Amino acid sequence: MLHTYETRLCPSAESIEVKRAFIEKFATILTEEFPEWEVDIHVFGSSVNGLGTSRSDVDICLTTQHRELENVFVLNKALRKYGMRTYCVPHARVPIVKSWDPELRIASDINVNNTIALHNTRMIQTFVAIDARVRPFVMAIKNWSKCREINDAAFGGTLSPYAWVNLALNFLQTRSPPILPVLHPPQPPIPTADDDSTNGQIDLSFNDDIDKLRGFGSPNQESLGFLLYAFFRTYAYEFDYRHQVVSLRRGCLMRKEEKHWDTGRPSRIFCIEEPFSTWLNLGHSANTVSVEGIRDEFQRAFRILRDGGSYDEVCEVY
Ligand code: 3AT
Ligand code: MG
Repeated sequence: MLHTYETRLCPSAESIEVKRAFIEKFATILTEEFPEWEVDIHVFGSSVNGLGTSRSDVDICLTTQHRELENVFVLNKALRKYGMRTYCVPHARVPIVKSWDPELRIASDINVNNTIALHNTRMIQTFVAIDARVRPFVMAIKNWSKCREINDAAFGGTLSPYAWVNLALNFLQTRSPPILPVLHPPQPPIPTADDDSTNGQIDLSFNDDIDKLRGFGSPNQESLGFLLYAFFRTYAYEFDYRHQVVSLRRGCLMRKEEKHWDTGRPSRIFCIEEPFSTWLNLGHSANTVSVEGIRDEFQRAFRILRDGGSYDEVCEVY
């Protein structure tokens, strides 16, 4: 059942072509607007990590020595000259330009010199390559969270698609036997309390030897359908929101005290550790009420599957 979904959600040849055409157009704009500057374009996120759909946006990171471009209004102005509809989010942790190309009908988020996402994108690519169940499983969860409108951190106060991906991958690490391994080396020291603003040392290394890792999950024979059912059950009834932290980096559920995240801040209700910037909580966008709503969705999805309902019903949009 879920494999059919994977095929349906797969990006169409046409959408892949549109993305390619957009990148080409974008490169031309950069060359025309900043002819003296060397600027490299890196595509990251779901366009390249194996978890994209035809509707996914294009996430772009520009790298350049010309730090003037880090002022997102500079890029914003340049893109507008070429008919792109744009707006800036300058005060975000990672400042971005959001653009919509009315000609190619494609959205993109562009940042300058923030390369951390390139590493976590490669990490996700590695996880996806390890076991054939990873891609359909994570896509099923991403699709469900989108249909049920619980995948918008910025405006909806729920969780970002990236947070959902972390949750899904960690779930596969914590099956018995595990379907996914731990890719990161043993932990760096736990940052101290109230460290949200610390620019902690980031260890970018992880095991990406796909040839050796492939097949890791084969001792576990759980089906996709069962995994989805177990995922909903876990987050509906078993996960201890009050005390636990989802850690993809460690491949386990940690205790909030271990990370000094037990301070009762509203942004620490649902704790999902960013695997590289371990002081960041990917669940910070969801407050108590929002987490109640998300739990309600887990419970609803679990009940539908338990009572013999289909994945279509789980994703129903009214
Ligand atoms: P869609 O398919 O576009 O819905 P996505 O997988 O591209 O989902 P996002 O749009 O949420 O996911 O994010 C794009 C990438 O940006 C994913 C990840 O490489 C990076 N990213 C997002 N949020 C964070 C974060 N808080 N810290 C580090 N990297 C992040
Ligand atoms: Mg994206």
